[in-house]
Amino acid sequence: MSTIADLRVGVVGAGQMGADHIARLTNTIAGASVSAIIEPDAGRAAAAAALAPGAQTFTRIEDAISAGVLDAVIIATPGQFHEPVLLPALEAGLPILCEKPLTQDPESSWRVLEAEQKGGKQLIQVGFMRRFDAQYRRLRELITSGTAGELLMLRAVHRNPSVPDSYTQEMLITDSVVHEFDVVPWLAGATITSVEVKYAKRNALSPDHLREPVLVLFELDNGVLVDVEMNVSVQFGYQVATEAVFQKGVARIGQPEGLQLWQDAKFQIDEHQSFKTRFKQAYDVEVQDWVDAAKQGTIAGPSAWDGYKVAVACAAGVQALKTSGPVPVELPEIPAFYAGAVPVGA
Ligand code: ISE
Repeated sequence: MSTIADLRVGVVGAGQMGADHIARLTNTIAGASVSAIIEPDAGRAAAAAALAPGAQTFTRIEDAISAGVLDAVIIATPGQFHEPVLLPALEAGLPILCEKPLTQDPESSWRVLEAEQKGGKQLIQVGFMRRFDAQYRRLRELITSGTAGELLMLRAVHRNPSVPDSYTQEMLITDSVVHEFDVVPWLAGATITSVEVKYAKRNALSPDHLREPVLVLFELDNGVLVDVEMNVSVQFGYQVATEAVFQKGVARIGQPEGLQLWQDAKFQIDEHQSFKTRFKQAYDVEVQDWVDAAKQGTIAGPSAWDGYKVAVACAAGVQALKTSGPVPVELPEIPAFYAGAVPVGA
């Protein structure tokens, strides 16, 4: 590491999320700067480089590692490219913040776990940013405190205004419900045991190749039942909200929080249009905590094991898209390497 004051971060992938993190590291995060942008598309690389003065551009992570310009990496490529970036970064002993999902399937996630264990140290934090959102944290405290009684149900909505043509049916699970697969067990202190998908009446405004919205039901090993309305063509805005039903009360997070306007005999509240604004504060806290932890040689959030568990739930969820009834989620024994480790914020 060059100096403890300035963590030199390489950002791999300069698409939407990568560019967002490059701007965040440059303008908002203390004690870190973007030293390298690793992006094969020249146009994207140039646009991202303009956001981070002084950053060098590379097309492959191996070249940035050999150039000796990295203390840590953020991986923000599409999920199918994570494993080929994670393995050399682990080999080089670099702290990693890997955007969700860890990888696309349980088998490749398991290979990543093996590579991390070989290095003898937890280097991977998975970018499930909801754990850093103030409202989710508040809800978790309420659940843990027991002041409203035992948690009985979690009822979630996950609504996107629209999705690009590249968004496939499976991505309802692997790109979107993936967040609930991480955050729900974290909230409820429990493990997912089964996943079921039910189809609603199809939205004629959805892209032709998508059949949605869907209702995703999952059961937890503590008896809590969870339902998620997954809906990616709502047109009007971006909404991620949860209602928690307790023995003695009900709690809600994720309600519209923008400008309130009374005009022309109507009342309106501004709604988010994207996850980038809805979770801006969460991303800022996530990246700052990760930078601070990386300097101490630790992680500050969901681990590679958490990423693996989500990959297993996603595999069941993808199967549930094509099956009627619940699909079991079966996890192997947690490796001893991860069993004792409870990172901050996790
Ligand atoms: C997107 O990739 C995200 O990660 C967002 O948080 C999620 O709400 C959206 O559905 C995904 O497509």
